[in-house]
Amino acid sequence: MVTSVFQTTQSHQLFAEAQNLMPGGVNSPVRAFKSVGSEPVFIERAEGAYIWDVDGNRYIEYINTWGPSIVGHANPEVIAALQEALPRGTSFGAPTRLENQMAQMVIDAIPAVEMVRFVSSGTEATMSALRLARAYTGREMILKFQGCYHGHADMLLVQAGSGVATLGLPDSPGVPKSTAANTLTAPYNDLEAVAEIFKKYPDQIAALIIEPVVGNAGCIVPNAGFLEGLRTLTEQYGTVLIFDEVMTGFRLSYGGAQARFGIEPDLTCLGKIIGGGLPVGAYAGRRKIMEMVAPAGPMYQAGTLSGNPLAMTAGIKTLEILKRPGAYEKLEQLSARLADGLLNIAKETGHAACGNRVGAMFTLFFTDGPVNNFEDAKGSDLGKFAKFHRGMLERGIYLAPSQFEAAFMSLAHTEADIDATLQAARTVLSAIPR
Ligand code: KE4
Repeated sequence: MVTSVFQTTQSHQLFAEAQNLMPGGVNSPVRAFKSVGSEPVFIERAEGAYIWDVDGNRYIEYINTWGPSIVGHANPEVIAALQEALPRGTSFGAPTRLENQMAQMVIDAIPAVEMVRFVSSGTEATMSALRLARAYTGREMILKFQGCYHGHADMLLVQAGSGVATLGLPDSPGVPKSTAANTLTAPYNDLEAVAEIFKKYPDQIAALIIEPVVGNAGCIVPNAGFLEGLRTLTEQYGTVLIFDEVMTGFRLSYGGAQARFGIEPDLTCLGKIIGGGLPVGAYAGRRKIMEMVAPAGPMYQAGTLSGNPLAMTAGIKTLEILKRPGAYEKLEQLSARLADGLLNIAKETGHAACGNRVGAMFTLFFTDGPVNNFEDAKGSDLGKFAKFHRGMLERGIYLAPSQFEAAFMSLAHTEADIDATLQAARTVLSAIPR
């Protein structure tokens, strides 16, 4: 059988051109494959669990465009809904019944949510939620966790994860010292450190924002009692508890991470899945807090494309599909098959490895582990991860190009896809020096 030699000639040419047109040749840093010492492949199209690059290579992909395509790329029902909506126009800058419908779906899905404001990105969602928490409390400081990434608003680019961690940009230039000074950070899973911070600033912290399951340092799972402890401390000190569920919302369950862990935050940030692949974000929560948002209240936030009818259309259809019986059971079964399989193969081929998974998001770390916080994650063998990533790419498996990202499963993946992925992993890991 003639096996086609993996070649990326056209991607290479397009990347050379792109680097002359856009900073780093990309419109979001992690896409540049810099941290895995490689070049990105340019994508021609995607369908279900697969993407094709411009050189005709097909990949089984586990990025889900960083989360949104949980029902599969170009899902026929989502495409049909968009095709039906398109002739009515793409944006009105005025209210639509679609926003009512989507807001009701979010409120019905998430018990802690009584009111919603849609925006156009996760960054807008977290930035606005923090402004709201400051307005509601009259306080200025915020507390985040090392390795957690909440988008690129100035106040959040302090010991962030994802692309910031990937590119070793601990604190991005351009963020005023005065802004960073109001952002406190603590190690994830360290409740004592959080308690100490609250003792030091008992009436100054407006909000504590957290990824309830971290995806942006690789996947990191909250220890038993950690989230409950944060809920108790934030209630004790009058601080707004914000769950950033931009990644976990509607991925870890139909009610997000908060439903899985039985914790009710004061505010919830959403994005990704609720737009079905179109630009979206949302911040949501208790009515008494949300009614401070203009024009109901004095806290200002606005957006030209907020609640965009096409994003609402794709989001509504995506949530309808996720709500069907068996959806999360299938995601759980496929994710466990892959995550457990990868970990077993890594160990069978002699590599130090540990795995973290909650539902349909998981990460294989090249370290003995455990990985309970960002420091642990940074102790992984990043060079080995880069070799693994490259080897898998050449064998038609498309993984996140950074150890500090999560892998995502979709409803479009099959057991055959998982088994093909595991077979490629065994070949690649057998060839990588221990
Ligand atoms: P956006 O502004 O990229 O829509 O959302 C920011 C954001 C907020 N909160 C969480 C928990 C997130 O994961 C994100 C964005 N996630 C990254 C992936 N790690 C997006 C990919 C990228 O930056 O290109």
